This record gives sequence, C-alpha cells and structure tokens, in this order.
Amino acid sequence: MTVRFVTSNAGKVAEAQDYLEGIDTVEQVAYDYAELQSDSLEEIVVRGAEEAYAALGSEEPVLVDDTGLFVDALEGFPGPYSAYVEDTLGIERVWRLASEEQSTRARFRTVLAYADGERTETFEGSVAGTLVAPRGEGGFGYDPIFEYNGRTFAEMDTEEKNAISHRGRALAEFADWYAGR
Ligand code: ITT
Repeated sequence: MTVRFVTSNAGKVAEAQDYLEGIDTVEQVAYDYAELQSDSLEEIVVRGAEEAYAALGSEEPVLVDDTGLFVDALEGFPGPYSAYVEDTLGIERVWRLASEEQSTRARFRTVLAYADGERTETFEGSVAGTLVAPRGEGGFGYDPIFEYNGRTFAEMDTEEKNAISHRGRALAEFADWYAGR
C-alpha cells in the first residue's frame, strides 16, 4: 500500500521517501486541509489528517506533518507559526532576532499524523541545536540557519539529516509502528 503524504512541501516528501525506502512507497498529494490556528502541533495534524483522509476518498492511508522551529530565548517563537514567519520575515531575520538574545538555542519539532479511516496515530520527533548565520545549499526552510554539531542542516545530505533530525525521529517512530501494525 502507498502512503499519501498530504503536503505542499516537496522537501518533507523527499525525506520521508528516503527514510521509508523498503518499507512502503510515499506519494505526495496536494490537498489544502484547513490548518487549525492552534499552539498545538498535535491538534493541527490530527485534524488535518482526518479531514484529508475523508476528503480524498479511496483506501490508502494519509500522513500529515506539522513542524515548527522553537527558539528558546524567544519563548518558542515562531513555533506553530513557522511557515508564516518564513514567508513574512524570512529565515535570516529570524536568525538576527535570535542573535540579539543571550542564547541562540532552538529546537525543531515535528508531529506526524497517520490516518486510515479506522484510526489516527501521532508520532513525534525533536532535535536541539543553535541558530547561526545562513550556511549551506541543501535542505529547505530554516535548514541553513540551524546548526547541529558544527554543521547546518543545509550542509548535510538527506540521509545525514534524517539520522538526527526532528522529522527523521518522527519517521523512525512511525516506521516501527507501521511495520508492526
Ligand atoms: P505543509 O503544511 O503543506 O506540509 P509547510 O512547509 O507549510 O507545508 P509546516 O507548516 O509544517 O509545513 O512548516 C513550517 C515551517 O517550517 C515552514 O516554513 C517550513 O519550510 C519549515 N520546515 C519544516 N520542516 C523543516 C525542516 O525539516 N527543516 C527546515 N525547515 C523546515
């Protein structure tokens, strides 16, 4: 069975395909589920996955991913509003804001929701790092300003990023559960 990854973000799909290779195929599906205005990534993905599954019809399960970048010294900003802030301020200004604080520690957090019409399950992953001036050509989104062990996520290939990242950890949990369900 194919898992339909409901997202507008091809970067997320590439990481899931790489991670789930040999377990199942992942197909990107465009469906603009109503993104709940909420502080909780869980609430956003659960609603999104159930809505998408019902709207898309057919049997294949769906996967929805909501991710946020949480800057410690900025009380978790931009968090669930990370997509809006990337579009409006841009990642370089997020780094500048953080660099005026005592600490540039930040964390990525991903919650994945799987829905197949019978059940909805969530899987979570997070990673801590520091924000730096943009470096690297790989990845997407905030990757160029997120440094982990001396390299930004944009300086890693998909496999290296998946081995340590928020999404890689959530995908690991999902893969375990999916294989044994
Ligand atoms: P969908 O909602 O259609 O899945 P999106 O890109 O809007 O796509 P999110 O709301 O989950 O998805 O993303 C929040 C923001 O975080 C957005 O600006 C992404 O580019 C960024 N982002 C998500 N995952 C990331 C990652 O692994 N590395 C860097 N930035 C990431």
